[in-house]
Parts: sequence; C-alpha cells; structure tokens
Amino acid sequence: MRALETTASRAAAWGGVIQTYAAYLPVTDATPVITLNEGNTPLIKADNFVRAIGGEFDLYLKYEGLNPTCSFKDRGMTLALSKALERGAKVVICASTGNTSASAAAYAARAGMKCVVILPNGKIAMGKLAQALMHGATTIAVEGNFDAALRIVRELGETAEIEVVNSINPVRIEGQKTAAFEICDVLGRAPDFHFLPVGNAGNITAYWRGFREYHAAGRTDRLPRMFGFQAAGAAPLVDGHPVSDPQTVATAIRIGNPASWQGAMDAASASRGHIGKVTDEEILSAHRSIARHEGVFIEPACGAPLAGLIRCVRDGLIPQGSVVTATMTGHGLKDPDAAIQSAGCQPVVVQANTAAVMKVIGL
Ligand code: AN7
Repeated sequence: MRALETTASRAAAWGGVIQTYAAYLPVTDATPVITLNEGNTPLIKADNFVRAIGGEFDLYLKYEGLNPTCSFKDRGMTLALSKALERGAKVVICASTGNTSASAAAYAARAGMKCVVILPNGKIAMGKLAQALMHGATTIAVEGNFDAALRIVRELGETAEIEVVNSINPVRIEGQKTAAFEICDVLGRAPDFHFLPVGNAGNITAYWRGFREYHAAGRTDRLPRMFGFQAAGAAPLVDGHPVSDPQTVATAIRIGNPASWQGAMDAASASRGHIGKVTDEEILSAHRSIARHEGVFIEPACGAPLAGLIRCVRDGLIPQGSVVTATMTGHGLKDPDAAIQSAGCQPVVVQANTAAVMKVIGL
C-alpha cells in the first residue's frame, strides 16, 4: 500500500525527466529547464500478446508514445534545449525521419528559440510533419534520405548561435537514458531482456547507459540483455556496412548509416544481446497484432522489436518466467497512413438505417 501511495504522489508532482533525475544528468542549479513534463510513461503488461505468440514470460511495454510530442525523443530534447539555452544559442537544427523534428520544434517553441528541421522529402509520416509545421519550425525537405540530411547538418556544424540537437549531441543520449531508470524504478529491478527498434542507434546506446548507471549506483542487481531490431531494408548494423538506399515502411528507422553505430554494437556485445533484422511484413503484422491484442497503438517502427521478440520465442531464446521489456518508441497516430494499410480493412459503408447496420453486425 505504501508503495502505491508513493507512486501516486510522485506522478501527481511529476515535473519532467530533468527534475526527477537531475542527479544523473549534466545539469546544475543554473540550468534553465525547458520541459513539457515528459517521461513517467506507463509500463503496460502485455499478457494477451505473449499468449498469442506462445511465450511464457512477463512482457512490459514502455509506451513512449505517451510523451508530450508522442515519442521518446522528448527525453533527450528537454535536456538539449535546456543546455542550448544555457549556453546562449539562438537556433537549434536537426535532421530527422520525423520524431526528432517534432520534438525539437515543440521544445524550441517553449524555449523561445528558432528551430530548423531537415527532412527526407516525402518520407515523413503525416503526424510528424504536422507537428514540425504547427510548432513553427523552418521545415526543409531535401531530395534525399535521412543520412543525406544528417550529412548537411554535420557540414553546417555548430556555432555560437546554432546548436545541433541530433543524437550526435551527447546530451540527447543523456536525457534518453532516463527511460531505463523509469523501467527499473517501476519494476523494482532491471529486466532480463530489453527489446527496442534501432535506427540511428542513439536510443539503444542510451538505454544501455541507463541500465549500467543504475546498476553501478546499486539501484539494480542485474543488467538486461539488449535486443535491437532494424528493418531488413535498412539494416546496416546487421549487414555490417552502411546501406546507401535504405527502404522500409517504418520510415522512422529508414536510416542507412547510424551515427551511434559503435554504441549499438557495444550494447549488444557487452550485454550478450543481439542486433537483428525483420521484414516489413513482420513489422506490419506485429504493428497490427499489438493493437488488436492489447489496445496499444504504436507506429510501425515499434513493430520491429515485437517482430524480433516473436522470432526469439520461436527460437526458444526467452526462458520461462523471464521479465522482458520493450520500448514502444512512438504513438500510432503519428502515421495514420501506415495504420490504415496495416489494418487491412476499410469502413463498411451502408445506407443510414438500422437494418443495414444490423446486417453488417451479423445479427
Ligand atoms: C519511433 O526522428 O531518427 O535508434 O530523426 O522515431 O535512437 O535512432 C527517429 C528514430 C525508433 C530509432 N522509433 O531510434 C528521427 C529518428 C521511432 C523513431 C527510432 C526512431 P534511434
């Protein structure tokens, strides 16, 4: 009972990840905190899904779609904008497959800073594009993919006035590691396995750091094995070389040359984990399956670790009784086009009368 009360009072007073985890972050009392009260996202137990895939373990979904801009990027962005403001930068810039730009645009608006986002033309999910435009970011779409956009950002470089807020900015990773802290705080331990999608590889790097720091601080008694999954058409870490023309329905992870390549490989090898790849068909099938079985609506990229988990169960890699966590990095409403494709059905149109509706219901 006491634990419940503690959790409830903490949630009521939740002031965002910097306030909550300041002791673990590169901030001081002088840092101006730009926050939208991000973090504190639910850890949802997914028994129906586990049963459906034939597993015998506990699976918890870290539902990062419930952050203020509906993706995990807000954890790193609160810190990136706070530090940019602290050092007196005026403009933030990023390349993005969509979620980073949505988050940067929102936090920049709150900080009163100008935001410039560089996106791969035509390959941004509709919700994410709407967010960047709505928050007033200068939105530039290049005729090229994310890797080309990030190359431009690197070439423009950082100046006194401009702060790069891609995950090549180390404070982004620092902020994102707080998701691992939250998982351990809620479970009261670290999981045995952690699954997540991998694109630019910042998040797997961040989670691994978070789990290690909590372990080193004596907050947990074990480290999880880190399992990251890429889309088969955009799987440079699995294929062992950059992919020049990455392709996948999961536009968030349509990345051919990840910036945190080494961080991802280190996380997988040091944790006795694995970086794998799954097909677009498997991604969309998991995307639909988790919506139908659990009522959890994710964007396609999050289907990658679920599809990876299905493979691991099939291969007998998840022992009975394991505690497994999986990050659902973005909300399903980010990409309504993909959702309608994934659902594989359309509304049934009928005459506006009861009999016609009854007929469709089958009564
Ligand atoms: C929903 O927004 O790279 O491996 O520019 O939006 O840390 O890159 C997004 C990546 C997973 C991959 N899931 O995370 C961007 C961007 C979702 C994402 C990833 C992204 P990283």
